[in-house]
Amino acid sequence: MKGVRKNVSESIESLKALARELRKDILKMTTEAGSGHPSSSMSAVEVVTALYFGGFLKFDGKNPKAADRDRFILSKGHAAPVLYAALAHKGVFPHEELMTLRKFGSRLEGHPNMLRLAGIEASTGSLGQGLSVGVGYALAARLAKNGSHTYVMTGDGELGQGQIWEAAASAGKYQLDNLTCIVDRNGYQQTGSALDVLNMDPIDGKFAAFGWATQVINGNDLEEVIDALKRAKATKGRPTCIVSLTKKGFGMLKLLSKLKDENFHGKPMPAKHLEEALAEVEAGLG
Ligand SMILES: Cc1ncc(C[n+]2csc(CCOP(=O)(O)OP(=O)(O)O)c2C)c(N)n1
Ligand SMILES: [Mg+2]
Repeated sequence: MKGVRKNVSESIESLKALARELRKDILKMTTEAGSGHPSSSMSAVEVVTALYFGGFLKFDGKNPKAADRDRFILSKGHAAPVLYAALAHKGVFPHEELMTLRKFGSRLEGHPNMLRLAGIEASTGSLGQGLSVGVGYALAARLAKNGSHTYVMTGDGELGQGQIWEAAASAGKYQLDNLTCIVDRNGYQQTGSALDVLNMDPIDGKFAAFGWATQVINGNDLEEVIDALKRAKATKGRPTCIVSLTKKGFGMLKLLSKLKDENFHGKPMPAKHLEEALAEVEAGLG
């Protein structure tokens, strides 16, 4: 039993190391591109790491179109760098291709394009649409009886899009227990505090009203994320919403506070601060 425990904690440590690698990839590729959304990507790293590498998403990077695969839809498509980093580490494309982000002709467009790159399950970027696509995948999987589970990540600002709530209502109606929505509740959207722009609290209460099981977790704590995904997978008869409380730019919070920009929305780290940001990520302080 002792040995098993050790293995579990060892694998958590290797997942945490991988999360640091994803954060460094995100920073490097957006600085190289000179544009993009590193802070929106970094808040989501633990969830994406747990899904792709923690044994949840049935997804083979060498066979990304397998009919019975699980699906992850990044509805907050501007956080594409975190998805690209995960797909590169899954072997979908060569790791060095990350540095082509947003360059002319690159498959790694500023927002995910399912027509350009295998492993992208929905073209997103126009906020509010991904959960509807997820409902469609979940219904199709039920018909196909193939056991596929669909995971969707939305932003907290994104919840202001009305289409989210049409999707939430239909997922509740059809009792889609093969659908999990993770809301990356990082507290900010484009122009400022998500609460100030359009207060959608209580997020869990709204999903619950549509018949969803809900959880509220610290989404930058890998162990909590893993436990929440386990509970979601085990929930029967209704979809699950995980409200993932995170920090925008998690991994480089000290630097963001020094720069007096906690939101840091849609900005690459200037090259002169890149080494400092990477060092903070490596130190793993949050
Ligand atoms: C339909 C639509 N309206 C506006 C935008 C512009 N936009 C891009 S990111 C963003 C903020 C999103 O905030 P949130 O969902 O909280 O994501 P975060 O960056 O905080 O992870 C907005 C308004 C968009 N992409 N799509
Ligand atoms: Mg947000």
